[in-house]
Amino acid sequence: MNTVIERYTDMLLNKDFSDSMLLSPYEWKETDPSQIGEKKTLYGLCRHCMQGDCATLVHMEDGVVVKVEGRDDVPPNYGSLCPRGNSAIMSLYNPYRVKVPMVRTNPQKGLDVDPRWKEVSWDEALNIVAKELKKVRDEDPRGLVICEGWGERDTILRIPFRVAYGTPNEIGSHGPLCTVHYATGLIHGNFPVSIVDLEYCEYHITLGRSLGPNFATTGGTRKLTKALERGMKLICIDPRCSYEASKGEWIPVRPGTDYAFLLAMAHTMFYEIQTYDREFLINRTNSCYLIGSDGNYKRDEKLNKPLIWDFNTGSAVPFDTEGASPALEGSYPYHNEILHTAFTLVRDGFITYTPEWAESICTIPAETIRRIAHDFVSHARIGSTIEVDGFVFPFRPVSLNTERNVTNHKGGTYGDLTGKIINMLVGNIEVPGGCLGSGYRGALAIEPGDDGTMKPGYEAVPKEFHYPPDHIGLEEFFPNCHTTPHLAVNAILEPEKYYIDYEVKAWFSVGGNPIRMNAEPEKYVKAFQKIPFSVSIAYHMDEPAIMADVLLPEHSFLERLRVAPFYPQHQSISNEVSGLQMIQMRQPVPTLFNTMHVDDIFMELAERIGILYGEDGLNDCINHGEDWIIKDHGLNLKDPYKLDLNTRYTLTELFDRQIRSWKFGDGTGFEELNKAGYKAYWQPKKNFYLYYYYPGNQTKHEFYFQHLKNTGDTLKKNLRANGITFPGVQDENEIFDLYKPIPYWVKNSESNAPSEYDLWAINWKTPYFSSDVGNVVGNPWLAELYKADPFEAVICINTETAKKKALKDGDPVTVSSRYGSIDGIVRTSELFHPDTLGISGGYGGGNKHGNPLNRKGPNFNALISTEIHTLDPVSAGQEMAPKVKIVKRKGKKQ
Ligand SMILES: Nc1nc2c(c(=O)[nH]1)N[C@H]1C(S)=C(S)[C@@H](COP(=O)(O)OP(=O)(O)OC[C@H]3O[C@@H](n4cnc5c(=O)[nH]c(N)nc54)[C@H](O)[C@@H]3O)O[C@H]1N2
Ligand SMILES: Nc1nc2c(c(=O)[nH]1)N[C@H]1C(S)=C(S)[C@@H](COP(=O)(O)OP(=O)(O)OC[C@H]3O[C@@H](n4cnc5c(=O)[nH]c(N)nc54)[C@H](O)[C@@H]3O)O[C@H]1N2
Ligand SMILES: [Mo]
Repeated sequence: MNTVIERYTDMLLNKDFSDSMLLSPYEWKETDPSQIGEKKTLYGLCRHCMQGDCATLVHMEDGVVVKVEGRDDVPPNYGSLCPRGNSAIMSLYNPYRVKVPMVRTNPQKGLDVDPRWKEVSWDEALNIVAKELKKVRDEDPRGLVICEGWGERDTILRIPFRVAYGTPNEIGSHGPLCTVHYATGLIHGNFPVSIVDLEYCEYHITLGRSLGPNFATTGGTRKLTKALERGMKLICIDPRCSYEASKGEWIPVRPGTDYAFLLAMAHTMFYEIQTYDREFLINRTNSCYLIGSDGNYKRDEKLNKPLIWDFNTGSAVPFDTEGASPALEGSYPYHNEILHTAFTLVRDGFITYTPEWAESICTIPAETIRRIAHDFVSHARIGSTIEVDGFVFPFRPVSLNTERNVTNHKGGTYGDLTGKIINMLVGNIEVPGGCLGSGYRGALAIEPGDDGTMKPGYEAVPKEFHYPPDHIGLEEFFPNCHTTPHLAVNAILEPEKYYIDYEVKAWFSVGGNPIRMNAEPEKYVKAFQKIPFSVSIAYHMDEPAIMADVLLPEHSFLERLRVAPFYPQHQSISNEVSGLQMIQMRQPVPTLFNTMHVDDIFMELAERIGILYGEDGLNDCINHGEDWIIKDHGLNLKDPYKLDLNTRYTLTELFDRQIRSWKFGDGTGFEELNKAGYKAYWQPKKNFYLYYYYPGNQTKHEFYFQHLKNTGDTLKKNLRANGITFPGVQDENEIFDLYKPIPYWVKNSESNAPSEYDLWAINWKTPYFSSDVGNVVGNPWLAELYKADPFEAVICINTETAKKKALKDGDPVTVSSRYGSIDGIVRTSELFHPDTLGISGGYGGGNKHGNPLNRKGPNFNALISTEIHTLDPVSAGQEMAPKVKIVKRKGKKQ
């Protein structure tokens, strides 16, 4: 135990600590004497990143946790554990935890203002919060904003609580720098992103997307290693030579310009290579649909079905006419019009985007773009098939994938969609070797709509329009957005400008921290100062906590009981776990302080506010909860395990019902799961590929993005019908030009920066920071590691660029964008594109009363903007590669 405390000594000596912080000294409950001399091991479930599915063993001696390690016999990590997982012990014994309920006595609020906390009992704290929230609810439930984030991903009751309360205002703090969902929702009907099938892929292009190694994802890194050993060729397009780039071919790109590369790669495939998977395009996309002069599908007058040109009859017929011989390309007469096929229009749209054009923007040589396009097509093995579990699939062992660094720019949605066009040209969607959605697998994942194309899923389903807007995050104006705290903060500060006709009276933080994880922290602070009441379910003294009126301290993750169905997402899918269906449990270690389980807090508040029982109460909302959490991930209570509406349940009872409702149907309940810590069964591998559910031509993917156009058209109509213009921009076309059905080149919002801003800043995740779950940034074990990593918490620039600017390693510098500036220390390296300025992770935020490690290092987020005119209007994504200038600062060289 002493070593744990000693490793925190630096921080304990922090002189900035105010007296009121010492109200809850660093002491924990006396160890239960029965535990002295006892050694035991608990089944853990890691929560030191947003993924939270690594199976662990938590070893205890004398009631103290002495080691956390991976559990060998359990998927998905099979014994491996990343540095964050190993350091979980430090989160438990973190002196900066909020250890008792507290209320503010200083009405002034600010990151560096002492709240003058007063310790109160749980009963007092819960009553204060319940009274305030009830008052707000009685006036107008929309007055409450619940801000969630990766910090608290163990709750099962947050969403049912919000629905029972009746506010639409749930805001995910994680969204604006992570808008990666639209294109996958549209093309795959899936969530959160698309991934490569590393089991069979032979040629993979990754643009600004880590396959796991960046942040040491256990499953992802292992499956990548296997694919590389198998001989998969890996092309990494990245301004920075990442770990995986060092194992493949690194193609440096100028930051924020990947879209130009994608347009040129598609151009090369359309105009130079011209080898397509015609069968896929004809049968499984809307490429053959005929488009009218208004840009919409031309529809049959009687049946209202989109038309295609049929060579057999020489006429336009409904797309689903049996025996038709559809035209993929060309222009055809229809009444007095000439109609073009969607494919022809899309291809025409790419005519000017030659590799030479792209080279001048993204700096990737034209011949490299051509080579990659050729290699991609030749490795696709168009026409080949593969048998998996007796089912014959098309075999397309290539995939091109993007993530937030490509999509988080104005025009980013078009970039993502262009990536889909490239994949669709070789027919690799949802088949072995190809490009797969990473979420729910099953028949409902892709379902044809009336027009024969798949119903969009998740964020590709436009949100409803209301006027005046209901949603404080302005979702009415961004119907396909991800989460929008950056819009909420604008709307809270200037409601009239955004047509909001109510006031935000209360803010409830549940593991979301837009102040540090987003941009323009001062703006968020102003919003917090304006909102009359703020409460935080807090683990440590983070920014939302320091701005709160009441702190409800929660268990650290090792202390939290948790039952969770395994949910494959992002980098977590590995061929080792394709087909895996699993439910996991975390056995809690004894609590150290006067904290509560997050879901017991919700239960208590619901009861005290009067929204626990009866119809539409919390219990009822839990019963109806299937749709609120990603399919298969929620409680999904089934009869006879649904809750009685007027009974108060314990968490263990809820979990028991959750387990019994799950797919085993063999009597497995809480007790059985508690014995093993997990229960898994394996579906056949063929079930992993969504093609399996829709073989042949039963549904089609959009190649021509009619849904995007429809959303833009409907939005414009709604604005006109209410006599308003789009808020926050000078010229509405800036918005509607991004809702066209065919991507075209759009300069991102940094392209107009004055020439003095001559570098583009980039950011990436690291083994020590994938996000700040468990406050890993403040974790001293991880700090020991990152101090030894030359690229952490410094300002990285290319060696030659540094020379030109007369900068050397260790020079103190100031970096400024048009939105903010930060100080840091230079690190030069050839592993960065010459136009790049790189800042890793999420350092340099923090507040005076929190863990001082949070304040160290340069803060990338201070360089970006929340202004609406800088966003991608479809996803509401913020610009992730701000243009910056760097100047030497007076100070000691380090
Ligand atoms: N600089 C930088 N900024 C980024 C990113 C980046 O890579 N670099 N990533 C972006 C992306 S992709 C995303 S998704 C978002 C994520 O954004 P958020 O969802 O806001 O992410 P986190 O920082 O993981 O969690 C939010 C806060 O929860 C608090 N917290 C930690 N553990 C606990 C806990 O156990 N209980 C409670 N109640 N609170 C806890 C911490 O104070 C933390 O700051 O960030 C974005 N911002
Ligand atoms: N186990 C685990 N897995 C996770 C997470 C987790 O917490 N744990 N977090 C998940 C979340 S929320 C997210 S959003 C994803 C993030 O996953 P990624 O987006 O893959 O992660 P990053 O490291 O932010 O970025 C990947 C690469 O983009 C590069 N890059 C930066 N700017 C540019 C650019 O302009 N162009 C190009 N081509 N490249 C650029 C960076 O150098 C970096 O190597 O990971 C998810 N996966
Ligand atoms: Mo993210």
